[in-house]
Amino acid sequence: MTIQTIVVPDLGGAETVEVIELGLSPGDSIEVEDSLLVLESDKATMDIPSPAAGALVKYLVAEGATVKVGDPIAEIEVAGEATAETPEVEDIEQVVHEPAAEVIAEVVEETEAKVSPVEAAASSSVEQLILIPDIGSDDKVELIEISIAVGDEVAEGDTLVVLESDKATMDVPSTHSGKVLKILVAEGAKLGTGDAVALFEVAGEAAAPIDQQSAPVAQESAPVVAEPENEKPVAKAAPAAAAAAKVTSAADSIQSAPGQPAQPASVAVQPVAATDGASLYAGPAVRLIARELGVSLSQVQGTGPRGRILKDDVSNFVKQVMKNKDAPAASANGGSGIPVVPAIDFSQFGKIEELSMSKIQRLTAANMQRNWLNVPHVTQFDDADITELEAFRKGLKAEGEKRGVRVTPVAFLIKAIAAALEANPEFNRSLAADGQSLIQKHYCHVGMAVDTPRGLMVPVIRDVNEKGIWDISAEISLLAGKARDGKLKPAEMQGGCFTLSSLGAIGGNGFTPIVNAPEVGILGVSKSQIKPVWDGSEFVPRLLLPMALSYDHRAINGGDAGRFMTHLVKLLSDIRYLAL
Ligand code: CAO
Repeated sequence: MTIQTIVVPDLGGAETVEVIELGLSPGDSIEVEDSLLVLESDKATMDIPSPAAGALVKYLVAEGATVKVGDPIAEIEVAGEATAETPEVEDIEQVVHEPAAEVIAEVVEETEAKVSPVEAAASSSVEQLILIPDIGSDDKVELIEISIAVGDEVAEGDTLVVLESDKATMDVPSTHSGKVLKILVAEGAKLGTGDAVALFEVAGEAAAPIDQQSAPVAQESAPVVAEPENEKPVAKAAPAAAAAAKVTSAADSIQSAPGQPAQPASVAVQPVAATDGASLYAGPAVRLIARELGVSLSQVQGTGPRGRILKDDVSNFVKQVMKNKDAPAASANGGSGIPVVPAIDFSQFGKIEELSMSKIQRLTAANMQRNWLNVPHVTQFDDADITELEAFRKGLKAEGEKRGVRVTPVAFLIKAIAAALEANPEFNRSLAADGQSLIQKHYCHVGMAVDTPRGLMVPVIRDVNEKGIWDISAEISLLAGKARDGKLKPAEMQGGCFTLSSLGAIGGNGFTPIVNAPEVGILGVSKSQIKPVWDGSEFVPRLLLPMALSYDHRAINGGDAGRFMTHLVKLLSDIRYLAL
């Protein structure tokens, strides 16, 4: 028996990383490639695998520690002598991997060299087959997520699909900018380097026509069968030739998203992925377990650093579900114990068609159900008299045109919400995950529900308390535009303290919004209407804005909500108070 010291391997460019998960206990046996611990840079998390079978003697670092390449991190006891395979720093450095940007640039360059004819197309736009670039392995891996839809405008570097092997989850970036004409793969398909993913329309200068580009691909691949755009894509695209060139010096690397470090094959990379404002943040091993158990990670509360989902979180979730399975419906938590809506064959009643839900729609559905089941909602209603506010807003039109900023009532609502949050800090709190304390926030970020063709998105306007109406208006346009174009970055959907959902431009007298947990309050605003209001001596026409405030009754009392709403009504009815 020999004691072997494990050191931090090449980090593909990252100088230092944090130890975020020590998954084993001293004495635990390990197999080759089993995850010893998890490191995290600002871009990726990495499972560090064991180079040999044996048992963990001890960790040499603690969770939260910052380490760099070559630092000793663990000791394992292995049978026989420590071998040359031990990942000493020198050995690992022999397979040093190029930074992702270089790797990707080389892949793209070589791919283009292979697929582009000498004469680039002269037309203004051409069709371009988009292939999987080198993924550092000849193996086929499973496609677990399609991140684009027909009609999307995709920028070079945007995520096309997510692939998952038993070691890593990989975001596959697009090698071209363009519009998605067709998706050639389906979730569950096995894909590898060079396989066709989609057909893009791209600017003509940079790309070659599809018939020329795909020629070498077609020789070794089944024909890409055209299908109607509105049909669910199926895994028809057979493996294409390995058109994407190998990056020889990074042959073992797993390519990550642009700007992220390439990692050794034995280091599993999971980019910090966020999907709906609530990020699904988990390493590949956790994702694998979740998939094996059929657990949707969007339902699991992460207890690791920065909300990372750990193996224990998944197993605790499963335990909780099993515990609640036989409990009476009244004890339902997170959806279990609730009688299931029966599956019905609707075709027996008439013609039907099955429409697949977008990723955003599925995540929204899961979040809504989670929030509806977990949060005891109360909704309070009131009308704000915005007669003067609207007169003032309309008076800003000419200046707005000069500044190129459109001011809608939503900007005043967001500003008023920030002032009401400052005056009523109960609404700027979240319940701690264990339900035993409240987190008071001393920042003021307000989320805004945006209706998009792909589903509901909630970008967040930051530090609203420090901004004026012009800046807020400009941000509303910018973020709502990005949301509609599918261009929001995960960080732009995170950190909200409170959400505004305005259906004012659409219509309706009122609705009861669902709290966007872990926030504790949400304001739903409907269409303003002129109504007769008694002023003490006569009815006068006033413009009234119907508002509904839903809140989490675990964190907020009715009195708090009454005060918040009354304050909001006062601010909107006389916006001079906003200046105080
Ligand atoms: N009453 C009457 N008119 C209103 C209004 C209200 N409460 N709110 C906005 N309007 C008017 C605006 O003033 C604008 O008219 P003018 O150009 O004449 O001034 C018009 O409606 C269109 O506004 P808009 O929708 O372009 O911009 P906005 O700032 O009002 O809204 C946004 C931005 C992103 C909130 C909105 O576009 C949106 O997506 N709303 C839907 C939110 C949603 O889906 N909520 C449900 C979520 S599920 O709980």
